[in-house]
Amino acid sequence: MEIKYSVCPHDCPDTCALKVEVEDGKIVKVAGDPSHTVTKGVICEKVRAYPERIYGNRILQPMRRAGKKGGGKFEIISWNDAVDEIAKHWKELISKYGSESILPYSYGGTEGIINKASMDRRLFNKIGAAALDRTICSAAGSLGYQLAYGESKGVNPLDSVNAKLIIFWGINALETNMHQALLAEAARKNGAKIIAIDVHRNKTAKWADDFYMILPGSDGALALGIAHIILRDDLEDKVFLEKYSFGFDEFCKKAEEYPPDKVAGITGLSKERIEYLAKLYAETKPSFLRIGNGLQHHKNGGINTWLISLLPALTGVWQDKGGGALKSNSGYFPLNEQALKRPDLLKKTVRTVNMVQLGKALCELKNPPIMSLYVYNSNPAVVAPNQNLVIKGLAREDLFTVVHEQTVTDTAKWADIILPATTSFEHSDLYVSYWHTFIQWADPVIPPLGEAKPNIEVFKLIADALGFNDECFLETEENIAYQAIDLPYWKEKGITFEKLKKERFIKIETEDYPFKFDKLNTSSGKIDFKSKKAAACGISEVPQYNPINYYYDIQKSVFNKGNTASNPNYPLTFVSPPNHFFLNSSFAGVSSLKEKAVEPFLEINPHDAEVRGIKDGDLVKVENERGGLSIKAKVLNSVLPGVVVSAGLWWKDDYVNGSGVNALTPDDLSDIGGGATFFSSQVEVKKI
Ligand SMILES: Nc1nc2c(c(=O)[nH]1)N[C@H]1C(S)=C(S)[C@@H](COP(=O)(O)OP(=O)(O)OC[C@H]3O[C@@H](n4cnc5c(=O)[nH]c(N)nc54)[C@H](O)[C@@H]3O)O[C@H]1N2
Ligand SMILES: Nc1nc2c(c(=O)[nH]1)N[C@H]1C(S)=C(S)[C@@H](COP(=O)(O)OP(=O)(O)OC[C@H]3O[C@@H](n4cnc5c(=O)[nH]c(N)nc54)[C@H](O)[C@@H]3O)O[C@H]1N2
Ligand code: SF4
Ligand SMILES: [Mo]
Repeated sequence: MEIKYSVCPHDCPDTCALKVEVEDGKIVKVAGDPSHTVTKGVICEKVRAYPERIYGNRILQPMRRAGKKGGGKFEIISWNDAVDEIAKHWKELISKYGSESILPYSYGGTEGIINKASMDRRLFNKIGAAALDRTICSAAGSLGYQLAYGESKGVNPLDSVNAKLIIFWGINALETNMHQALLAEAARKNGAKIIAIDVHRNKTAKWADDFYMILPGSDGALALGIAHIILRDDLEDKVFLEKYSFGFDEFCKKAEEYPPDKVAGITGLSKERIEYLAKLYAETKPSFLRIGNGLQHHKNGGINTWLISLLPALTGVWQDKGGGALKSNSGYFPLNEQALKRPDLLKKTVRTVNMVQLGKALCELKNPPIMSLYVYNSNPAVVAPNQNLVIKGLAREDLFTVVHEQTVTDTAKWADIILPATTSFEHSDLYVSYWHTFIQWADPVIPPLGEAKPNIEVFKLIADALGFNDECFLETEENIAYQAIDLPYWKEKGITFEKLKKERFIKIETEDYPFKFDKLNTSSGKIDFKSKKAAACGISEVPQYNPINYYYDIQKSVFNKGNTASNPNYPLTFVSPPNHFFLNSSFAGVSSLKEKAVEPFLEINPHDAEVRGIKDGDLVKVENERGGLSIKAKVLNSVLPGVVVSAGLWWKDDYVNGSGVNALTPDDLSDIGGGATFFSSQVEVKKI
């Protein structure tokens, strides 16, 4: 038995270092690397099940569609034939429709820098293909946070053990950022209190010391309400604000409009609870806010994230070690994007397609229409909103679809050509995190299975077949990794590729204060409570609360209308967060994890169930103007009246009528950043 090391490639903040046991050339066990300060030998049950994912149901050879589109019949072909066919089709499409008729589609299948965003970008730039705006995950919230602080940098999570109050806001950390939960547990042993703010009583809420269940999209009002109380009671840090903030007076006027009784009506909390939370937040230091992605998957997700991000500036808690906020720490990892992606290879301005609106792009774009889709690192048939429109697009007879995958996903079923992809254990890559501050390198642990190839090798083959002979299409993973960190930032820290390859992971030393608060990359250079950039993005210069849609007023037991016109026939807000046992739709094909997840279900409040004659365990239809989902109801107090929740992202066949949660979600864009609005979904639920 041999021990080898790797890195978890999945789109998860923890980016764990892995210890892998190999027997007779086969991976028999995947565990956490005990020598990594953050992973500490502990990983989630998904990745512990990896041997099943590596050796079960893999695509091992290139395949060509044999029967009708979407029929699931494929014949094995050689790599040569597959690549020639792609090149031939693309050449024809380029001459007939232009290069922008080709659309790449990728997201977070692997977070390895090289197989995520290097050779692919070079190739599609060289082709002049349509550009993809990769907004599906965190675009709105990242921009919201950056309006306040100018970049994606926050508290180093290792420092969060010093906090005395930890608030998980719109993040189900126990399931989606487990090592942050472990660090919070350590802080709790030192006397910290843990609070969760969410729209349903998830695992994190049950584990926290206190839980605030609020209505979807009402976070901005809650943040303003907290600010109102802090200002009313003179609890803000005036010296810090004087020195480091911009537009504070105007923000104060906005906060004045949000007294506790008004905020209670909007959020569903009592005014006493809001008073308690605000005082606790202002008076407990250091306080650490872990801001999640859940709250920003809404129409008002960007502005709400901006509002929440301003709270630690109000209390000045950034000055205490472990105090402040953390939305994303990707700003600690600047990479040489020019070398990685070679934007200079693109010789013209091309159209940009927002990945959230894939269905629209495939079905509605003209001059030229999208005639070929190349999917890698993603499973849009399951993960993209407005699923029925996406499927309608994928079903187009005239669309030439190539899917590079490890397993036959719901998207791959619609492919004309399927290409076999390696897993991260079969190729090398460079990993950064958007949460902790370690940069990591992983060499292959086993050789590729069957004829599987890493993304970069496939893009090199296609480049060659298209006759591109730029040197960048010959580079190896190591060449690319070397260039990726060829920046003064890394040199100053003494981090070179050679050192990284030898040590596997290196911690970036961060300063105690993540920012120089008067030299920020914001509109004013300081912490912006008012921002010209915000106005340029199309929202108010001073952040305000914008309701998303109908919401249920607990006090009055009526639905109030928000400022966005929405259909009163669909009065419930449908929230479909990720599943504990899957990683988005990855692992949703792994039998042992599916068994643990049991089946898809819908959480509905007893009040909403009763008025609809629904009993626990009934099969119900959840529907709106986009589609319908048949699912088992669980009648629980884990959600407020007016809200229904179903954890995704099972593959389509695991739902009774073959439609997943995204059949119901809108492809509307968030207020800023062009982000997804999965959770601003309005539905009605009926007993079947
Ligand atoms: N086990 C597991 N871990 C994962 C993933 C997975 O699929 N499975 N996915 C990974 C990825 S790509 C991401 S982006 C992260 C996402 O992980 P998180 O950042 O935790 O985000 P979500 O799980 O989408 O949503 C978190 C919580 O926000 C709640 N929520 C929804 N709307 C609102 C709202 O308006 N206000 C508030 N306060 N809360 C709201 C949801 O109910 C949910 O409980 O997790 C990563 N980790
Ligand atoms: N309703 C609803 N929808 C959601 C969400 C939600 O909370 N609710 N979450 C959203 C979020 S936050 C995100 S980030 C997206 C995620 O959406 P995706 O990034 O599409 O995530 P996955 O479903 O994990 O699909 C990744 C695919 O890449 C493949 N893959 C892995 N490694 C490689 C590789 O090296 N090469 C190639 N070619 N393929 C590889 C995997 O097998 C897998 O099928 O989903 C979004 N969709
Ligand atoms: S999915 Fe997240 S928690 Fe699980 S091993 Fe990967 S990085 Fe760690
Ligand atoms: Mo995500």
